[in-house]
Amino acid sequence: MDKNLPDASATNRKLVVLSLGLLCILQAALNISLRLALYSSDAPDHDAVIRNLKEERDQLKRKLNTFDSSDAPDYDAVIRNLTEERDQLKRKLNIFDHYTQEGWRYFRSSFYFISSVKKSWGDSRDDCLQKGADLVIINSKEENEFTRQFRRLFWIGLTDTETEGTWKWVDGTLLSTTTSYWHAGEPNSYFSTNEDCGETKFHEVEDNWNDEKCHWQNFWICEKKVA
Ligand code: MMA
Ligand code: CA
Repeated sequence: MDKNLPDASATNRKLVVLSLGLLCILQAALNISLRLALYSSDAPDHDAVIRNLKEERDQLKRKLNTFDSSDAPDYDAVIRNLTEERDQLKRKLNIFDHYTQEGWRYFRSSFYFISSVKKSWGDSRDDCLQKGADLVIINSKEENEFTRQFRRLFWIGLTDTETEGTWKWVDGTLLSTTTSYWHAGEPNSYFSTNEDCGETKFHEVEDNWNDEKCHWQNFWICEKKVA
């Protein structure tokens, strides 16, 4: 064998080593490029994130703008109303205490004072007016029953002194036919005696009213309406 000629097997070995080295380099390059590709696909799309955040922000801004004060409860007004309601109830309670302590009876939004002495119709009315009330005005069957339960002759706030035959309540309203409780045969101005004032008289029946001479002495009922 010629020593100067390169050994064929040595040359082959070199080629093998060289190609192995090249393969390694290629492998590494592939590895890196793959990793880069993968990494970039996992990476968040910053533009998209920013777009979404901006959209969200704009939505919130729009919400904030449309959420105007007209939708929100006006708490100041609520407090004002409740305070007003409380004060009204306090006033009512004070009125209730006052009349109850003075011996008035409460029935359906009114207080009633039942006299314990007798007076003429006019003097009875004056007493009621002095008490900040007036003679009772009867507006319902229930109210008439309330007055009838006492089984007593009472002056009521009914008179026809202004125009004979035209019965009016003390507040100026005309007696309505649907809430009038004249006893049968009344009012009669008995045997042409002038009977111009209304009283409760016939306790046994619903229709218990009578017209009587105004100077007669009777018990009476005052009424004070409360709101
Ligand atoms: C009394 C008097 C009159 C009433 C009659 C009813 C006697 O007079 O109260 O007003 O009409 O009684 O009998
Ligand atoms: Ca009469």
